[in-house]
Amino acid sequence: MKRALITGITGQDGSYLAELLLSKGYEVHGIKRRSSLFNTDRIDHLYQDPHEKGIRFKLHYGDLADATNLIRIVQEVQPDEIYNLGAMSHVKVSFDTPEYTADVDGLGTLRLLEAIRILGLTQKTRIYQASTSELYGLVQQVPQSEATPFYPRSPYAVAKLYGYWITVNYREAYNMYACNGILFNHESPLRGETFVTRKITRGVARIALGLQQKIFLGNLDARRDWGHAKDYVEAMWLMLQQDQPRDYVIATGVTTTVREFVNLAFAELGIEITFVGEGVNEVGYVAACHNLGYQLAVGQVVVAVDPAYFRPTEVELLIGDPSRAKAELGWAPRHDLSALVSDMVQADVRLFRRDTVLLEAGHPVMFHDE
Ligand code: NDP
Ligand code: GDR
Repeated sequence: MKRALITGITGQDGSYLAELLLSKGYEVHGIKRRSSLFNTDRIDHLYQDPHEKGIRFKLHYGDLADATNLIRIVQEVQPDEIYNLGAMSHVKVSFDTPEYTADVDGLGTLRLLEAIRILGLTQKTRIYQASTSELYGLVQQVPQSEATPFYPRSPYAVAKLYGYWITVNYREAYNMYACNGILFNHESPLRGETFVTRKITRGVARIALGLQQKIFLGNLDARRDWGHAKDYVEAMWLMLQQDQPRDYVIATGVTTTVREFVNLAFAELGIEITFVGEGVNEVGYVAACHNLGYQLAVGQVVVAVDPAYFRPTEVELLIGDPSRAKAELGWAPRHDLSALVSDMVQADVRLFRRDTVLLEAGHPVMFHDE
């Protein structure tokens, strides 16, 4: 039985990857940070009672900022494969916490590679590094491929640039099986609530259900190449199953503006949105509501711009070229953008219907919007 260790197992990708590896017969170990709440919502369906014998899913307390802890866990688990998904992954927040982000996203990768080296596992343990399309940053050429130069535009991207190169360096210096997946944005119903797609699908569901008036967003012109996280974790696994380690771009090859994502998300519920105005004065209003189940007034403003969500330096355009992954890994995305939007919006409608039931029963419900 193969044994895998996943950092960031409580995150979006960690959850889907753990599910995939368990379905392939792996024993799956995950590193979880201590927090004052359980914080295991995304993996609760995979939980196995540690008091039972023969379990294939196990969590270890740890942190990418703690080298000794990583060495101890790697020694205990003796993994065949490590997936380093743990990170402070929010680009905007990285401007507020740049040093912490550098420590966890940059040096955290080094600590894990060193753990493998110190323990003499360089020829046994394969490692996947969660690199990112944010490395491309300021547009040099499109579509972006493995050959496109990097120009990071945030403390997050700069930290990930270190993670990328230290992974390449350990591959070359110690002949390790170490790969970077340069993944473009990927989303799902499990996406963190403060990333733009999830913020939009949550807002759309709540507006349709009469729980919220408006969504406040930042740069509506930014373009992203959005795929489904379920498809992208398969690419991670494929990267560690090849004869030779290599770095791969994982993307759909289609780019869409934030504004268009908003339109698609409302359209999923039969609501047509029109945008008017420019810059901070731009708004989106309801042009038509084709679903009589939703009580939306034509003309109601449902999207507004709040400059608080602008970034000091922005990444305007991402569109990936996944040709190498298609040719060498046989990978292709199964979900297109409309399937992704539908999956996310419908999941959020189901989620927030619960709030309407609670409200009707007289229970106050809290909602955070960041
Ligand atoms: P999430 O933010 O959903 O998950 C991040 C995970 O990292 C969480 O489990 C989090 O734990 C954990 N983590 C954060 N800080 C630490 C730390 N100091 N020590 C150990 N673990 C830590 O991210 P995604 O699942 O979306 O992304 C997975 C990885 O892929 C990340 O590295 C991200 O930067 C990268 N990436 C993501 C892309 C995307 O579009 N989703 C695209 C390209 C790259 P906790 O739950 O306790 O916060
Ligand atoms: P990104 O994702 O920065 O690409 O990083 P995010 O969803 O945060 O932003 C995408 C684009 O939308 C614009 N935007 C807003 N973003 C947020 N979060 N909130 C808003 O209100 C808003 N309004 C407009 C942003 O300016 C940006 O242009 C994600 C993360 O998962 C990283 O970890 C990963 O490496 C990259 O994707 C690939």
